[in-house]
Amino acid sequence: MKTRSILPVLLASVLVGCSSPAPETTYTDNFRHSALGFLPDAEKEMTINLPDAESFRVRRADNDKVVFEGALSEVLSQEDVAQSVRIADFSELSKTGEYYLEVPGVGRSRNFVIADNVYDDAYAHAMRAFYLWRCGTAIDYTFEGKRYQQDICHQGDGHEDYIGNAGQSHDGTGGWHDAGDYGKYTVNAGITGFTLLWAWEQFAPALQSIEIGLPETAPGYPEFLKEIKWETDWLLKMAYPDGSGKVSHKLTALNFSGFYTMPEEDLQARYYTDWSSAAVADYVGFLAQASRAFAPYDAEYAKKCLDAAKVSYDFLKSYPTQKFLMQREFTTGAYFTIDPDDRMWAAAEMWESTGEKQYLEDFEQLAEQQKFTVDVNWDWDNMRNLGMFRYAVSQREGKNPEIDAKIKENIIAAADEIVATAETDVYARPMGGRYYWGCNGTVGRQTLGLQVADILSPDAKYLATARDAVAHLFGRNYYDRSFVTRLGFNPPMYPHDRRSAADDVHGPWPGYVVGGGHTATDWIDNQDSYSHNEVAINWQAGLVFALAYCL
Ligand code: 9MR
Ligand code: 9MR
Ligand code: ZN
Repeated sequence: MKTRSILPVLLASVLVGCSSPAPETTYTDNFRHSALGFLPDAEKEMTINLPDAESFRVRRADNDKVVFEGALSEVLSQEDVAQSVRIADFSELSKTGEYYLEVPGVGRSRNFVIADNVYDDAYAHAMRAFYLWRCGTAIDYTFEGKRYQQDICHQGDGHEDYIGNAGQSHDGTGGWHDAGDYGKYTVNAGITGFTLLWAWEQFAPALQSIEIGLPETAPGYPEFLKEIKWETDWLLKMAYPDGSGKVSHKLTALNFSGFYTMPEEDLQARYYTDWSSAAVADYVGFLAQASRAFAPYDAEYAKKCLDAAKVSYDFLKSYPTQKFLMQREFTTGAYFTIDPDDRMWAAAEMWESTGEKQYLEDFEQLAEQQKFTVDVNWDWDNMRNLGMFRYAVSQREGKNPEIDAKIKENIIAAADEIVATAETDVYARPMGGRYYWGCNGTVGRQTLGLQVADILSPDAKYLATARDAVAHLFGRNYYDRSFVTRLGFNPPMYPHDRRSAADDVHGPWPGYVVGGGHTATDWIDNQDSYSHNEVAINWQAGLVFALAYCL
C-alpha cells in the first residue's frame, strides 16, 4: 500500500522546534507529544510506503546513541485530513536530554529536548505578546537579534461624537490593540481578561517564577498583573463619562487603517461607539474579577474596579432587554452578540467579589435560562462557560446544591468530551473536525474547561489533553508547522498583523498564535488572509492559559 503521509505523529515527547538563529531548541515534556519537524529530506509531501516503516528509534543528539526503540502503531486513517498516519509512542523515555527521532527509510526529526521546563519560554513569549500589543506607548523589544519597535500611538483616543457629545473627547488611551488591527473592543477584552485572570487565579506561583520582562508600569504589582492592569486602566475609560454605567462597545476609527501601517502612523480619528448590553456586562465581569486579583497589591485600585463594575451592573439591571451596538458608519469589527450569557457571567463575578445574595440569585436564574449548559467549543460570543466555571469553583456559601451539582456534572461531561475527541483524532486535536475563524484560539481556550474539570474531579487525562492542545498548536498537526510566530518548527511568517507587515524586520512579531484553518487543510500562511492568519487577544489568551496549565 502506498500512502501519502505526513510523518508519524509521535505519542511521546516533542513539542516545538525553535526558529533560527538560535540553536535547535525544542520544547517538550515527558508526557504525550509529537515529534514533528522532520528535516527537509523527509518533507510531508513525500510518499512513503507505510507498511515498510514498522519501527522507530530515538537517538541522542550529541552522540547518535539509540536510547529508545519502538514499534510504530498501525496505520490510522483520518478523512478530514485525507491522510494515513502512524504513531511513534516514546512516552516511556523521560530522561532529560536532547534527542531526535528516526524512522528507517523515512528520515529523522529535528532535535528536541526532554526536560521539566519545556513550556517556560513559550509561556513567557505568549504572555509578552500582550505587552507588545500595548496601545499608547512606545515598544522596543529585541528577540533573537531582531528589533521590534513601535512609537507611542493613538494619543487622540477618543472622540465622543457617537456617544452624543459632538466635538468632545476624553482620554481612552492605553489597553491592547485587538488583533492585527488597532481597534479596542470591550466584548473581546472581557473574554481575554477572564482567560488570563483565570490562569493567574490557578497558577500564580508558577507564573510568578517566570520572568516576562515588562517595564515598570504598575509598581508593587506582580508582572502578570501589571499587564492586566494595562488593559483595565483602559477599560475603565470605556464607561460613558456621564456616570450612567453605560459602556462603549468599542473605540475604533470608522474604518480599518491601511494594512502597511504602524500603530503610530494610524492617525485616523477614533471614536467611542455607543454602548451595547453585552459590552456593559463584559466590562462588569472583567472588572469585578480583576478587583479580586488586584486587591492584595492595591486595595484602592481594586475598589475602583469593583465600584465601576457595580455602577454598570446596576445600570444593566435597570435595562433588562438586549441592546446591540449600532454600527452606523463604522466598518471595523462588530463583535455582535446576544447578552444573556454575558449578564450571567457578570452576575457570577459580582457574587464572587462581594458575596451579596442579589448577584447569586441573578446568576442562578440566568444559568437556569441557559439550561446550565456547558460548552466544549466556545469563543468571544459565548460567555456562558465563564459564569458556569466561576460558580462551580466558588467557595462561597449559599449555592443551590442542585444547581451546583448540575453545573459540575455538565462541566465534567464537556471536559470528558474534549478528552474523547482528542483521543480519536490522529493529531490529538481536542476540537476534532471543527474549524472556523480563530479556531486555534479555541484549541487553546478549551484547556480551561479541562482544567476546571481537573479541579472538580482530578484526573491526569485532563492535563494530558491540554498538552495535546499545546502540541497541536506548536506543530503536531496536518501542516507539520507551528501556529505560533517565531516559536516552534517552521512557524507562520506572514500573519495578518499590521505591525509585522509594516515594519522592516524580516519575520513577524514573536509569540502570537494565528487563527487557523476553516477546514482541516485550508490554512494558509498568508498575511492577506485575515480569516486564516490573523492574531487576536482572545485567541492569544487561550494559548497563555494552556501553557500556564502545562507549566
Ligand atoms: O485587518 C482587518 C482585520 O483585523 C479584520 O479581522 C478583517 C475582517 O473584519 O478586516 C481586516 O481589514 C480588511 C478590511 O476588512 C477590508 N480591506 C482590507 C483590510 C485588510 O487590509
Ligand atoms: O474573532 C472574530 C471571529 O470570530 C469573527 O468570525 C470575525 C468576523 O466577524 O471577527 C473576528 O474578530 C475580528 C474583529 O472583528 C476585528 N479585529 C480582528 C478580529 C480577529 O479577526
Ligand atoms: Zn495604539
